[in-house]
Amino acid sequence: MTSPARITPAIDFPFDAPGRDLDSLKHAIANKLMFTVGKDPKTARTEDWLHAAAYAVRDQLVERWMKTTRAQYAQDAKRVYYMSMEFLIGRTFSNAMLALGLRDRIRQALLDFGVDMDAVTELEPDAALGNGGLGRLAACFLDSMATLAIPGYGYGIRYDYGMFRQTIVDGRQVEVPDYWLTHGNPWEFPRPEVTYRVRFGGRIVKDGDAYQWVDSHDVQAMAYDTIIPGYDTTATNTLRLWSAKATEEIDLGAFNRGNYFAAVETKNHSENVSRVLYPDDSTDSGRELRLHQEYFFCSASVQDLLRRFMSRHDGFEELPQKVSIHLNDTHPVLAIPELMRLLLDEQHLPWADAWRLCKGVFSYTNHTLMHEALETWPVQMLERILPRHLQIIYDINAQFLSGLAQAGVGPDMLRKVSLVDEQGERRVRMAYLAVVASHSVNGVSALHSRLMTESIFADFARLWPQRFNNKTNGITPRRWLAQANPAFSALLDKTIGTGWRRDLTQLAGLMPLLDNEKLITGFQQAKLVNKRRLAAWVQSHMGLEIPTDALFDVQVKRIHEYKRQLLNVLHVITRYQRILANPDSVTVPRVIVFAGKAASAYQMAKLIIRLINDVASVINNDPRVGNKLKVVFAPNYSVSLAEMLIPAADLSEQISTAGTEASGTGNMKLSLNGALTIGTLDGANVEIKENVGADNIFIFGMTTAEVAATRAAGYQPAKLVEQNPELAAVLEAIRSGTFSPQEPGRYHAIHDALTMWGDHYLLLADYASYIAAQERVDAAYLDPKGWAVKALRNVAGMGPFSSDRTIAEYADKIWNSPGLKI
Ligand code: 26Q
Repeated sequence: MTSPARITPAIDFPFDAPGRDLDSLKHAIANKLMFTVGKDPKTARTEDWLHAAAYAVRDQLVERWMKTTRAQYAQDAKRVYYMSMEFLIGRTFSNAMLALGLRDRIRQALLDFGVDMDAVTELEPDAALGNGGLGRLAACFLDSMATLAIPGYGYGIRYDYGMFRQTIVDGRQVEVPDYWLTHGNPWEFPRPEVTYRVRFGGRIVKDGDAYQWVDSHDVQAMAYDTIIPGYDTTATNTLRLWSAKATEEIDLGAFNRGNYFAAVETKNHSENVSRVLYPDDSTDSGRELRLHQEYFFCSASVQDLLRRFMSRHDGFEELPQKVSIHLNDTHPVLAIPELMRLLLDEQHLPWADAWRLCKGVFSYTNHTLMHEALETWPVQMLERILPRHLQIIYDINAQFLSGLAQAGVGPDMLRKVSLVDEQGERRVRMAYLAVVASHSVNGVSALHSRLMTESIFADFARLWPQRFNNKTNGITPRRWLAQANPAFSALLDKTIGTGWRRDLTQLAGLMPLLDNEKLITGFQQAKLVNKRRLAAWVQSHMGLEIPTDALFDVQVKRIHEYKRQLLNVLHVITRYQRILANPDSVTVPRVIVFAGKAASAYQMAKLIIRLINDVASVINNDPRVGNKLKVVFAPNYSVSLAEMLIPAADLSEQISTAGTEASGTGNMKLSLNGALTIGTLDGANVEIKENVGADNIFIFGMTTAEVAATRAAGYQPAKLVEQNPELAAVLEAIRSGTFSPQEPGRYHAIHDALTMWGDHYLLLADYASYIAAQERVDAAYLDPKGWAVKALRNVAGMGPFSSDRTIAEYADKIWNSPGLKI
């Protein structure tokens, strides 16, 4: 890194602390519009006002940021580095105002300029630097770390293109690139002086005991910092994202030879490393660019945190007392051999010391049990791109295996736990490397953590039982209740006070009030406000009218076979056919809402999206159905769309095959906003049930043990179809083209996957139980007051699902980080 010239704050440093009163805020916004955005208020567009207001709000955060940074240095606090390929932040403007307690005043300030704050807010693009649950969890964790004053840094990649925008054309998903930086990003601070060299390729030369990495192609990683505000506290944190820059502005050699285009092409090629977020596509993990991305951000981050540590410490002994590095899944696992390399080859530590330090700093969270999603990289690719890291991984493996062999472990077991899978093309198992190098390995729900030690990591759990633990996921109540649901938040404030934003367990204060008429009608009114907001959006974006007195049944999440959106569709069609057969048999009108993206290469997921849209268009246009049933596929599911959809839900669909969804976090968001769950005993649903009470949740389907037994007994879905005429009729409608009359064979693949190809996720085995649970839902909804009480009981039980609770557990049990005194 080029060492920056530091300015020591002079005694006389006459900066103006930004005032928080209305007048000061108006001055600040006016000044930003003129002097930073460079616009005359007469010609300023809504975007310009957004930027002006964002800069004014950001100034308020900068002061807190400096105070926090100084306190961290003064207290030589332990830092937690949360490494993640994904941070699914969403919008920042509203969230920052909420943290600062300035919403109402900024609204007024803008209004005084004739500007509508809601219009301004809607213009902000989402920072969609993530796929789904894992990325959003990282964003909730940043919010909670700041709020709890844990000195946390997020490290990730500043993708030029985030998660693709989903459009629906003739019922089909069409991906549009998400270039989110078109209008600039007022929240980030570019740090061109914080730049590291990241090497790829080349070869290793041994020079005595030392290893030299030569002939590499290098890329520069440049830092961009974003302030993460804590809620109602001076504490703030930093999200540092790396952007790839070519090492030389252009390749001067090529330029001098007169080949301008070749020169610029090399530059483009290097800078591709941070160009685009990979969609979650477990089948396609062999892609080389992805490996480049992973190493790129691991190397820059580890160099950066080591530099920060070394600037204040002489040796490395204290590293584990001062640094925790947390690995969000295996995507950042290359940080392990990178830290080893820096300690061995650049700091010249002995192997044993370097390894002990590694074990002290690293911890790892697993987010999936599904075999096909477990990351491995071909040895041959690592050898070509990261030759020194492959050597280090081999050395780690050799030490690990020889230790086991000495303890009497036999060759079969050694082969099973080896970091290198020797079957077929040799591959490095990244999850095993994470387990071997970390002092803590956790799952994300009680069930998932148990299954993890019984399945993928069973052998390791026998070796090192103390290493494995559970940290059930959580969500931030600031964004997912205070910000997303102002109507209900106001009611809560009146009923139990405002403290739930910082201490979600205060929701339990609703328990003695569940039969309170005012609370019940207040809840119903808030729900109606949210349903109207969604209905207006559906009307204006999709041209579809939906009845707001219907039950809003919502399944929003990535489209994946294991999440079983298709099971939901089987219910939709069942309901449709029941209405056609006997209109009076269906007593509760429903609006069934789907939203979610399919990975661009995931053909089955895309076909499911098309089926949902085809089913929607047939049902919504069938006059025999009327308002009894409407089906909505809301395009482009995103954080900001979730903030609108979730508060409008009555029913939350969490229907994955037991044993497949590690935790789920949408399940928590929906329940917190007063939706009842229909779900399987999977992931965190199990704990939601324990906390809201079995009478206030609709559980159906097989347990994980029953799933295993069913498969072991030789599952035959076709038998189930024979025995259930209603199911047979639903499948026949899909097969015969009822929903695709122009192309009757369009859904044969779906029909056949369920009936002929083994129904891998056991939809048909759970179908009857699911339909019966949906009937219990209808019966409960017929009693509006009883339903509202159940919904409020859900809210009252959601205290434990705050990400503040989760982060407090990580800080206490894994990171040993007491938090800053501020
Ligand atoms: C891997 C290789 C190549 C390209 C992409 C990927 C990739 C990217 C993202 C693999 C997986 C993911 C994301 C996984 C994820 O979101 N998992 C979810 O994590 C949540 C937070 O713990 C859980 O609540 C969900 O149950 C889990 O599915």
